[in-house]
Amino acid sequence: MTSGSNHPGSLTGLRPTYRVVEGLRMPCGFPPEGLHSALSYKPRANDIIVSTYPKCGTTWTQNIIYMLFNNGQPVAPDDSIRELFPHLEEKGREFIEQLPEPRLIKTHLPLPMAPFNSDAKFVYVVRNPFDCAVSFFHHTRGFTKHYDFSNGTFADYFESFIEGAVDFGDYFDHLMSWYAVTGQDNVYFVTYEALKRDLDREIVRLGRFLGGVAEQVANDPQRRAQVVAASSFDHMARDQLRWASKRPEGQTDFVRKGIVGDWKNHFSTDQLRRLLEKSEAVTRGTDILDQWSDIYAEIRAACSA
Ligand code: PPS
Repeated sequence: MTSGSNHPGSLTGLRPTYRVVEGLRMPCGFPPEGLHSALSYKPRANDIIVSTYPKCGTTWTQNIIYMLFNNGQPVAPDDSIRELFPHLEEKGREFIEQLPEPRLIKTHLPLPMAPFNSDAKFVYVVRNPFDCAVSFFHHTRGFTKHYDFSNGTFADYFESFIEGAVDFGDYFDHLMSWYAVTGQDNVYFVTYEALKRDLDREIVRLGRFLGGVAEQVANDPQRRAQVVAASSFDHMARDQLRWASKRPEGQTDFVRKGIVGDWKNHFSTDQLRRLLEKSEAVTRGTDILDQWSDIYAEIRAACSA
C-alpha cells in the first residue's frame, strides 16, 4: 500500500469540525433549520429521491437522472445541480416543496431520519467503503468553510471515518439501514462500481425503474448515448461549478479522480485491516460485501501479505 504518496501522512491529531444537529454531525455551513424542516418533509408520488452516504456517486447519479427527465440534455455550464436537484437537508422542506414536478431531491440521511415512504421512488447508490473514505477525505480537506481541515492528513481523517464520527454519521449504519429496504418496488439499488463497469446498461436499468419520459430517453439509443457521454468523468470534470462551490487553491477538484481503487494510494496495511475487520463485523449475516467481492479479495490478500 502507500508509503507516503498523496496524503496518508502521520497522525497530527487534527479532526474536522462539524455541527451536531438532531444528533447528527453536519457540515458547518449547512443551516440547522434545513435539517430540522427536512425531517417533516412528506415525499409525494412523483418524487425521485437520490439517497446516498456522501461520496458514493450522488452527483453522477443526479446528473444522469436530471438528463433522463430532460430529453437527454446536459446541465448547462451556468446552471447548478444544487438548484435543479437540491439537497433536502441543506435547502430545507419549503424549498423542496416549491420545486416543479417531478421533484428531484438529494439526501444523505440515514434511513431512520430520512423521509421514506412507499409513494416516492428512491435511488440508493453506494460505493466500497475504502474508496468512499478516500474521496470523503479529499472532500473534507477541500471544503474549508465546512470542516476547517485543510491541513488534515488521511491518517487523521481515517480515525474519524472509522469511528463514524463524520458528517451524516457512520458509513455502515447508513448502508445497513437502507439495504434493509432495497427489496421494495420503489427502491433502486446500484453501486458506484457497477456504474463504472457498464454505464450504458445501468442507464437502461435506471430508466426502467423511473418509467415515463425517463424510460423513453433511456431506451432511445441516440438520446441514451448523449446521456452516457455527458455523464462521463471527463465531461463532468468540465464546468465544475455546475456541481459544487469553488474549492480553494491547492485543494482537489470536486469531480476529482473518479476511479475504483484509489484506496491503494492512501491506506496503510494497518488501516486496511481495521476497516476490513469493521466491514466484516457489522455486515455479518448479510450478503452486502458480495457487491465488492473482487475488491475485498484484494484487500484480504494485502492484509495477509
Ligand atoms: S457528494 O459530495 O456526497 O455529493 O459526492 P458524490 O457526488 O457522492 O461523490 C463524488 C465522487 O464521485 C466522483 N464522480 C465520478 N466518478 C466517475 N464518473 C463520473 N462521471 C463522476 N462524477 C463524479 C467524484 O470524482 C468523487 O470521487 P473521487 O474518488 O473523489 O474522485
